[in-house]
Amino acid sequence: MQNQLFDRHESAEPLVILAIDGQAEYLNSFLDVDAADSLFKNLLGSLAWESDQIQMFGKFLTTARKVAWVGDPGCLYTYSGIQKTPQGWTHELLQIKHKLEQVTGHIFNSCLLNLYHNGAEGMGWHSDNEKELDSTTPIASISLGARRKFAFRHKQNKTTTSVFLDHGSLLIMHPPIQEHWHRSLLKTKAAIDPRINLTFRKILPKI
Ligand SMILES: O=C(O)CCC(=O)C(=O)O
Repeated sequence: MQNQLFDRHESAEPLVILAIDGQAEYLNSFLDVDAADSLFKNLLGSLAWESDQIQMFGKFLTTARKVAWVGDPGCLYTYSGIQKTPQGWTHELLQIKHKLEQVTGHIFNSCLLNLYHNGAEGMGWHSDNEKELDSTTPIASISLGARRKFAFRHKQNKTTTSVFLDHGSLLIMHPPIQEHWHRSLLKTKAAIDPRINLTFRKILPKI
């Protein structure tokens, strides 16, 4: 089994990771430190954060990590058997969405935000194959706060690739990544600050 780790990447050029079955591009400084600091504070205070539910061994568990689902009206998203209705866009989130759309050339209509209070909170192995997600649009992930290790694991051959996600960074996960790779935000015993992650997505309207 191969394990690849990308630690520091300071270049203005995106770092391309994953050799097969979809690409991920990592840009260390999508937002400068001041913009990232100010967005972090703004998001903490402006959104309605709630606990999430995950399904494990057939049971529902409430997460310590908090989530907020934001999007255009009608962007309903169901995962772990629970349907989420979006909160409206804030001015600051719309500004970031527009910047992201310029950089990626894709239009996003929703954003899932996760708030990790410390290193004991993470996200287990998963991929996003829900039928309402537009599978031709990448998922664009912006990180704010503590630097955390994020890993991909290939669904068939089990190889892993990890990258540290820095404050203000952008990770673009291109199709068909969701079909071939699981991903996880790894927990750490180190005493670290909170982190907010934003994954911008495109939800297909209900027919
Ligand atoms: O917090 C992260 O970086 C992981 C987020 C993620 O994988 C997701 O929201 O599905």
